[in-house]
Amino acid sequence: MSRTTIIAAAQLGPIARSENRASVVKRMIALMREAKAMGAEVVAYPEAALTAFFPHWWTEDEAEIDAWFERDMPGKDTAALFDEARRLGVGFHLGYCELDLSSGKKRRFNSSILVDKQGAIIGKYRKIHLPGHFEHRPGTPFQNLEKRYFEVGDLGFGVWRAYGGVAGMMICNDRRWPEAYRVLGLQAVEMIFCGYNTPVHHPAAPDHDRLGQFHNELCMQSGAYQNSCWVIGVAKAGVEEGVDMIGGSAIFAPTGEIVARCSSIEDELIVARCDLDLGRSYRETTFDFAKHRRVETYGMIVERTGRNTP
Ligand code: CDT
Repeated sequence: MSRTTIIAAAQLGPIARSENRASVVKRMIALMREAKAMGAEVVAYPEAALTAFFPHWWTEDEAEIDAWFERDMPGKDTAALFDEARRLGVGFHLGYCELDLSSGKKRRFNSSILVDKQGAIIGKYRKIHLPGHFEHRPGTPFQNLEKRYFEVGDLGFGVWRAYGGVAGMMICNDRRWPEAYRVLGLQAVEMIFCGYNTPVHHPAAPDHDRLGQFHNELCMQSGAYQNSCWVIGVAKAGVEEGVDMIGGSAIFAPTGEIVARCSSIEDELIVARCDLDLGRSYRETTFDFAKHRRVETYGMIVERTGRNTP
């Protein structure tokens, strides 16, 4: 008997700097209800889904920075999302900015969680690949200050039993790195949730701009195929505080095919019936790691000759 999970990706359009969490959560609940009506068991929201993507601008005001972060999850404004999930019996994936005070010192992470159908948090991930720069670059049209506002995640790439299978997470820039998928693939992940905020314009390399959507799909399609799993890529899209961000939220099958894709750069829901055994079919044949993967030989030429070419 095949195992299927109906998964929804809830793309969000731009969030104004002035829009409060309660208003964003209201938008998210509307998408969650739509997902439920379409039979979804889990709905995925983007990276840093509760606010505008503040690493796009510079500030030195600590209180202002802290205001972009969640101290509690669920907190005062996000409780409604958890309550609705419980009421509908729908799980969700949420990206948010986490302020961790548990060690007695302030730590900030770009995080995501998996929440089950009872509204309980069952898994947490903290983003590892932080793009951008630490310093203010006033000459550029916008900043990319993730290195300044976040610490590198310290939880590794984990997997959890969830939504009828094995689920893992990565966040935005992580999706460009094959090792992120492979670490999850080695743990037999069956579905990877990945939220993103990706500007159309890359100030450090404007010649890449025309390829933004292509690279977005390229990395998630190959990550899904090479690791025999579903990938749910979900964007915050559209022009947000002057920064134009790509949409293209999509659900990628273990075949590498795209089975659903958003067509707008606004709040939009897509749904796919995901056969988790489709991944098993690839994992037990083409990508049977135990049978065909030869990691012990990969460094041989370098070891023998000191060079990395024959
Ligand atoms: N949020 C995030 O990680 N964004 C980066 C920005 C672009 S750097 C090429 C991304 O990888 O999409």
